[in-house]
Amino acid sequence: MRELKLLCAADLHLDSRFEALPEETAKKRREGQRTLLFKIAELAERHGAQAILLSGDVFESGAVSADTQAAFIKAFGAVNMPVFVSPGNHDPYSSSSVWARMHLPENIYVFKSEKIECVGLDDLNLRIWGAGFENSFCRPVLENFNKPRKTDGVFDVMVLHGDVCAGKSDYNPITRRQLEDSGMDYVALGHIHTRSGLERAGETIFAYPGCTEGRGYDETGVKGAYLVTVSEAGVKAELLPLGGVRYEIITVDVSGGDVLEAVKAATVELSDNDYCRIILKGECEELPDATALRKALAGRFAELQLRDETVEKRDVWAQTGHDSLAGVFLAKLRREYDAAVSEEERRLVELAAHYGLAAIESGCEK
Ligand SMILES: [Mn+2]
Repeated sequence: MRELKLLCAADLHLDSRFEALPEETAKKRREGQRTLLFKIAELAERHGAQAILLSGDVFESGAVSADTQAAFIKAFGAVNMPVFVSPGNHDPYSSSSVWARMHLPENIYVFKSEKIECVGLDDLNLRIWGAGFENSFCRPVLENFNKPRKTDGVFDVMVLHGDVCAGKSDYNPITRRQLEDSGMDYVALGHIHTRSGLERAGETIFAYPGCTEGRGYDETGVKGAYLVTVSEAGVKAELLPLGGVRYEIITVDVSGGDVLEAVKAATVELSDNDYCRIILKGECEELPDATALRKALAGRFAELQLRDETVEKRDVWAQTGHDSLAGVFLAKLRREYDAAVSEEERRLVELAAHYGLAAIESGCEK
């Protein structure tokens, strides 16, 4: 059975400014971003891909450093396969853009306008369709696109930067109906930074691989590229992690007492390249010592943000029988607690005591 393998990546945002970081760290992050290009190229070769599809926002802006241009050319000029680029809203194509200025190797093809064009790869029995942003905004390029006449044994694949939505967007809005009517076997998308998994519109399969590396706590988790396999039997996609910097927000229940051990256990997967926001939760007899925790974890992550949302553990029954509203309330509940026939019932009564006490203490007792 004929099978086509495509390495699909998008939203690399190379040369991001990383404004929130110190300049030296930001520079390192930009260097790190460039290594992702080589990782993508290496994975494409290792997995036997027949083409690399880059669905836009390869660069953060039109100001692309010489180092980044050189890395792009070196990484993808060296692969033994064609590379297709659909410029996005961050790196649109124009005659003065970096896409036009770079001396690209022959195997790299950039779609240059909002009008969809087709590149036939006869030896692969493959047609690659695509378009590119010409500005920061883009009209719906799939509107009025005429489904190509299918040729037996030839796959039709599109590479596109755009916004799959109900139809209203300034960034090449794409409707599911248009995808369904496109006649494509697969549409490799870019623009949405969270990977989508494979989606279907009629006979057309499409996906966003998401951004290649997190740049903030709104882009958490493992990021990567998709290895997409297209065959007569259907389309499959496998996430290939690129190993870049990772952001995570992790809630750690530290009720058990040993805060450091609980945090360590919750973060085993993270490396010292990663950015970590830890939210401490739970009831503690002693509130966590943030300074000591920071000290103990120094150097463990590229960044550690700590948020302490723990509450002090208290004996909810301490005021039982006191000459106060709380005392009377607790005495009444305590009788129910002692008479409870199951652990679950006791737990519920204790919860009621907690809530009632909190309500009384927050000002109901006048
Ligand atoms: Mn983007």
